[in-house]
Amino acid sequence: MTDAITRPGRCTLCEAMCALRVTTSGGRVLDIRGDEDDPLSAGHICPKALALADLQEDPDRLRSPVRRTADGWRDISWEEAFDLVAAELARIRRRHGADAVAVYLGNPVTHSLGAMTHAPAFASLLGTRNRFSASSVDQLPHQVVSRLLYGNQWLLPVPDVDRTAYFLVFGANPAVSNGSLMTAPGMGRRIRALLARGGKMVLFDPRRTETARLGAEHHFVRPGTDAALILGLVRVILEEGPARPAPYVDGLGEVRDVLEPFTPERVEAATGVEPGTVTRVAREFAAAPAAACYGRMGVSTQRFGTLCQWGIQLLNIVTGNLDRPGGTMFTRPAVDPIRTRQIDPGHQGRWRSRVRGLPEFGGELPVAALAEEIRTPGAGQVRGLVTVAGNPVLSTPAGPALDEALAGLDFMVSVDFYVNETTRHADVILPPAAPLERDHYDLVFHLLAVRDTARYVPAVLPKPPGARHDWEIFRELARRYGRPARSRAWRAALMVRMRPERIVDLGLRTGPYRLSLARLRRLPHGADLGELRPSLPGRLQTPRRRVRAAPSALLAAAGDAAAQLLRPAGDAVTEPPRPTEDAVTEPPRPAEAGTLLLIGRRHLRNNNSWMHNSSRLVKGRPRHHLLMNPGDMAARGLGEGGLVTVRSPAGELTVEASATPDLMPGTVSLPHGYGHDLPGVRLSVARRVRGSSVNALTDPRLLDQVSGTAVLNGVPVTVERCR
Ligand SMILES: Nc1nc2c(c(=O)[nH]1)N[C@H]1C(S)=C(S)[C@@H](COP(=O)(O)OP(=O)(O)OC[C@H]3O[C@@H](n4cnc5c(=O)[nH]c(N)nc54)[C@H](O)[C@@H]3O)O[C@H]1N2
Ligand SMILES: Nc1nc2c(c(=O)[nH]1)N[C@H]1C(S)=C(S)[C@@H](COP(=O)(O)OP(=O)(O)OC[C@H]3O[C@@H](n4cnc5c(=O)[nH]c(N)nc54)[C@H](O)[C@@H]3O)O[C@H]1N2
Ligand code: SF4
Ligand SMILES: [Mo]
Repeated sequence: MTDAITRPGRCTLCEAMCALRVTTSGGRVLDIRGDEDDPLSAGHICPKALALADLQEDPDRLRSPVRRTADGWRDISWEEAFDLVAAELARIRRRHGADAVAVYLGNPVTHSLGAMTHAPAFASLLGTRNRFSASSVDQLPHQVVSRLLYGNQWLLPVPDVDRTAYFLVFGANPAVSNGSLMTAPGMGRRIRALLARGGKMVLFDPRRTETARLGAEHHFVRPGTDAALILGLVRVILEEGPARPAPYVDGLGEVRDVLEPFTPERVEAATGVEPGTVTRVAREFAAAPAAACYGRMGVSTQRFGTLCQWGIQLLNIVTGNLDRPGGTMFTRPAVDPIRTRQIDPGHQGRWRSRVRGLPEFGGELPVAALAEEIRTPGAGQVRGLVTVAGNPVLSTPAGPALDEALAGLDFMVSVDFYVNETTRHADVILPPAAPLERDHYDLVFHLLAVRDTARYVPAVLPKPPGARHDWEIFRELARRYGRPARSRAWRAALMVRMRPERIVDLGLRTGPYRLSLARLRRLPHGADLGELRPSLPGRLQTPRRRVRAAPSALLAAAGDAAAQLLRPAGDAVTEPPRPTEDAVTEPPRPAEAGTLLLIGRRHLRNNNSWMHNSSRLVKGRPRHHLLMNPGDMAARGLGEGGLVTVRSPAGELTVEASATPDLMPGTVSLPHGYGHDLPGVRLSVARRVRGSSVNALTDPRLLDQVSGTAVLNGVPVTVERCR
């Protein structure tokens, strides 16, 4: 085609932020490729990048606001929609107070520049304490630990994968996820390069994963017990050396005391990992010329998630690998809201949730408490809800209970371009323009990347006439909603009035490289700002720029973990987690014989709950099966592909089971983000995708006690043949 034109683009579907070359003609996408000249992604893309074209063309994607009526969805004008939403939210606030309007921010907020600059600001203007997000089903433990140890919740050390000699990983599957809190496009290539230069990767995961198959030394670990293992590794190193912490680290004496019970033998009883393996891995890690320890979803969203993340930091700290090349380091991003203290360093317990008394962290309550806050009558009950780029009905514990709760709201508005399992309950849906139609600068993932780069990517396609960007939607809502309800929201009030590119420009100008938007616009492949460099203790935000290795909350939690996880050596049975609070669902049934531990799973061509409407991504073998160890299937008389009923104290579902020796005995695995076949969902392709929502089984009462993060891995379930 003669009028075809190729422009730089950016994939915003996952944290890898791969750079693209997008060819379009007449407003249609002809081709999407990786940009080989990008200093970070060097041409890498995965199959999801092409699905950006499907998203662009998808007839189910909403292009104008819709209102739910008795006879279905009706298109309404933006003016009518904005007026209606602002009036309804204001009405609830007037009658019931600001806390009666809750807000939920989903994961793609972090992937849209305009949602990132404007959605949290709008949420602040709502003045509600009922603020929720996907963080509490994701990375909250990392934030809690970074706040306690380093003084800011966003000071997250990134593994220097390209220079490390020893990569120790717990509960992450970067070969599939492409890395998380570690923006490193092409993780497969990077891991193979590590092995080729004589380095080593050691992986602990209850499933022998795609990452394990890249050549890592893989060990099974019993789900939900990693805290014992990781703290046991720290104990070996503190005991035997060589421990070589930096001079700005405090508290290792207290750490050593509290880790006393975590002997290799007792670790084995809890985790199933042999004592010899524990001591060997600890010694190897300590002796390696440069080593990096890292853990993600599998160890964040489990019962001792915060302790796991603490232990991981301790391993890097005690071996001197924090802040050294090949270890873990902090980025030096071109827009650095941490350095300029424009983002909240974090706080905990300033208020508590109304029903269960759970503490806030950084201004947010655990999303596991959302349904009960809607369903429990009384002063402060949630009656209105704003959801932004999220699908909590599929992505948060006891999704079906939340689904029911949403139906009882007085008013709900969703900023989203699909009528999905969650937004089908909205009274009004406000759809933003599509990802390829907007300018992009990654405010979040440059903070977490294995190399410092900066790139501003103008929209590939023009925004259709009348369409609104995420930020324009929030700006309009803020304008009509009226005065901020709490006075401290002045910064948010200012922010929603600015354009995202102005915010980026200001950030670049005040950033460490004194860049500007104008300069970045002249660099089609962005600015390469180089490898990560040591920056401690200068970058710490603790009072005297010290690493606080032994915060009292974590010492106490380690005591609890020792009591709950560690058994005398020889007793191989660890009790599955039991819910401690009873607020939402029925009281838990006692642990039945034959309990299995449920873990999650991601696939390369899935993207949380929301890209199943792309035919290109959903074709091929179904991926929704319950994976089981062959022995566990035989013990229950289950056949390959047969339907099984999976039950937990929170709920049940039916799904096909499939045998694989890659799964640790006693463990079963289901991916999240399935279960689209609900009334009213307008996803014509996704609705045909089989599979049930794993979050019918996860239990909102099961939380990591320190952070309030939901336990999504290591959930006790029973499995039997479906009758
Ligand atoms: N293709 C694809 N990529 C994605 C996403 C996607 O949906 N699809 N989602 C993106 C998002 S939002 C995120 S947060 C990241 C997540 O990125 P990752 O954390 O790398 O991805 P997961 O697949 O969740 O990996 C978790 C691993 O933990 C293991 N695990 C489960 N329970 C335990 C346990 O108790 N102990 C240990 N040691 N391991 C355990 C699981 O078997 C799994 O291999 O991925 C991002 N990238
Ligand atoms: N059991 C279990 N549950 C899990 C997980 C797990 O591993 N196991 N993983 C958890 C994790 S890590 C995460 S991050 C969450 C994700 O959970 P959520 O953030 O709640 O859900 P998503 O599936 O990311 O839904 C994204 C929604 O955003 C919309 N959207 C996409 N792009 C945009 C945009 O640019 N603007 C706007 N306004 N909307 C947009 C999509 O249409 C879709 O409706 O799920 C969590 N839930
Ligand atoms: S790894 Fe795939 S989904 Fe993630 S940014 Fe790159 S192309 Fe997009
Ligand atoms: Mo996530």
